[in-house]
Amino acid sequence: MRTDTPPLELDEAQGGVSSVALGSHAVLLRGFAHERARDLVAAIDLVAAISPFRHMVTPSGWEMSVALTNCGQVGWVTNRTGYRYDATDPLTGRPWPPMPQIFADLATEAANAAGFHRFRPDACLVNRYFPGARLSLHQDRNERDFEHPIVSVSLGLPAIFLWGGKVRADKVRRVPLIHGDVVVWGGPDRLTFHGVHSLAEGDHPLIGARRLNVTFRRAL
Ligand code: MD3
Ligand code: FE
Repeated sequence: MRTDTPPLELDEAQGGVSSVALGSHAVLLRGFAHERARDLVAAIDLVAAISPFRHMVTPSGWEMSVALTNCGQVGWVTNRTGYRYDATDPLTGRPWPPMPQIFADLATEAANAAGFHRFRPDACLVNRYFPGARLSLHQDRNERDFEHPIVSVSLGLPAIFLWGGKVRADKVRRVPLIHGDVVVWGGPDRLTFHGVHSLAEGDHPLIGARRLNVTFRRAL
């Protein structure tokens, strides 16, 4: 039985970047980061050389299948006691590496293209998926002020993004995200339940059997 919703509508297409409205204040900028993908991956490698990817444990006691690291003033962390933003990497005991300039520029440009002007992220969470890794439905609500948007960049293997509603039980839409895609979420769509379907096997020409997702946030 097919339970999919109709195909997403295309708002506009120009210069290799098309934009797709996912909600009233959520927009997918297809290919927005494609030209700088190689530089973004190189910057992620530099971040991970200082603060390595690791599998964190959620408050319910499960180890995440997604590995993560952070850069910027604060990083998102989880352990048995809860979720929070912290200026110190719990693995190294040192501050997170600074946010690379090409990250900050991309976040501001993408937010601007989506109508959120002068977005200046102070936190950047990098997720790494190997085939089989997934992210169950959740809301991002550890940031202080939900007025700021979140910008997300997908690199490497394609994934099926799960995009729900205001409450967990709401119907979920499946949206494919591919290498170079950028999504910006804000306003009334900021607290939408979302997740990522279990990553399929594959081999991406730039980064092999991996997917990287970078999210830029204003946490403080
Ligand atoms: C919708 N990451 O790190 S990015 C996360 O692909 C996270 O790794 C996913 O969800 C990933 O928290 C999805 C897209 C995204 C990020 C933040 C959102 C969608 C969002 C915040 C509010 C609503
Ligand atoms: Fe999230």
